[in-house]
Amino acid sequence: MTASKSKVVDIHTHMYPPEYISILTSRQNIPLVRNFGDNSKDPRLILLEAEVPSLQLALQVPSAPIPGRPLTSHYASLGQKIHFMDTHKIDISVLSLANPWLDFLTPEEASGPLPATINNDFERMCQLHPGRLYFFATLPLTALSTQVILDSITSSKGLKHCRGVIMGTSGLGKGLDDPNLVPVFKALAEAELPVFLHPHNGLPNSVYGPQQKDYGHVLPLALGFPMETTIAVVRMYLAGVFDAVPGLRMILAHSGGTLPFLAGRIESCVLHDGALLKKFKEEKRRSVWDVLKEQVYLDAVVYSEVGLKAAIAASGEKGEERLMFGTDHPFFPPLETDEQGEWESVGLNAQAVRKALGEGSKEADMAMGGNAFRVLKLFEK
Ligand code: 5CU
Repeated sequence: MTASKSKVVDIHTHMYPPEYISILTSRQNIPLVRNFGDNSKDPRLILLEAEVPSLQLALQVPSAPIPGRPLTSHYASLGQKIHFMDTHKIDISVLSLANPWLDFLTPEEASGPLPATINNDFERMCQLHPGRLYFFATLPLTALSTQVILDSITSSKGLKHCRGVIMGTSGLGKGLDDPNLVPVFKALAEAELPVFLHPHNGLPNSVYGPQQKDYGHVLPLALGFPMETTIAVVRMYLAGVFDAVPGLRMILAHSGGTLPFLAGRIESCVLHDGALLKKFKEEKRRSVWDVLKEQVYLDAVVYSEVGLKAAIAASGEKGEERLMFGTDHPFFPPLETDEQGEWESVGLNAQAVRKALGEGSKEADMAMGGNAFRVLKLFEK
């Protein structure tokens, strides 16, 4: 099967199935869904640590600004997802549960039926639209034992439309450089399920300073998210995870955070640290650049050709073959135009691809869908 030239594929597009929303609605701590009376039409979805101060204020002071984001039908409705795809001429979407996935479940909950229910829900949605929908499964990373996670990988692999897993940066609770996570990465590599790595925790609120309430979501989302991804992947690199699991494939959200821009600096810091350099030489470790062009793909959700050009350049001589278009739907809806129409955020990402790779070029076509189609095998088997 060859890549279909004209297909547009969105690999960064989230949903919360209704079952997941009802869990969020029953919770007292983030992530949660809350109604704030007449002040807001839709219930509010509060996800991030950075939103906790505004949540607390709103619970105490009814006139305070409402926290979080409106939980519109875009988050849970499959019909709405298909409408969004049709409006933006997206042929195929690779759906994923949005952050924070199942990472907040107790070990008992994560070891129960819920994770399979959610993954089966995604499979069911895909089956309703053959050829248009695939998905990244979610792993029960807080489960009572690693075996539960390994079993979940096996059952996800058995779902017809599963093409990988989505994962945050927490791993088993100690990050992605945790040696105990290596068996999970090995199982994913063996199952040929790439990891779509996506941030959630950002940076500690303290780095945003005392005026942060005046800055909206800009610092946590524009900076915290990408830095979180960058740090997680560099920790994996420094721990030798990529060398230990050469079959592991990672797709990094938001064009790898700041990794393309900082790879040279990371490499230089290794070269100028005597102990690390010795260890890397003894273990014949590959450079960050090698890992980027051999094991990493980057999404194109960076909203500007400047960042996108860095992402392409950092991904090796054939960097344009490692880029995959995404929208981040249902996040970043338009504020000044109809949500049922075209979204500015989608237009910016598509425009960045055109500007970075050339309008109508073969390379732009690959980034808009050809690469995802090829790498993720987006055809009915
Ligand atoms: O707006 C946000 O907070 C988010 C989020 O939580 N996750 C995501 O993928 N995009 C935006």
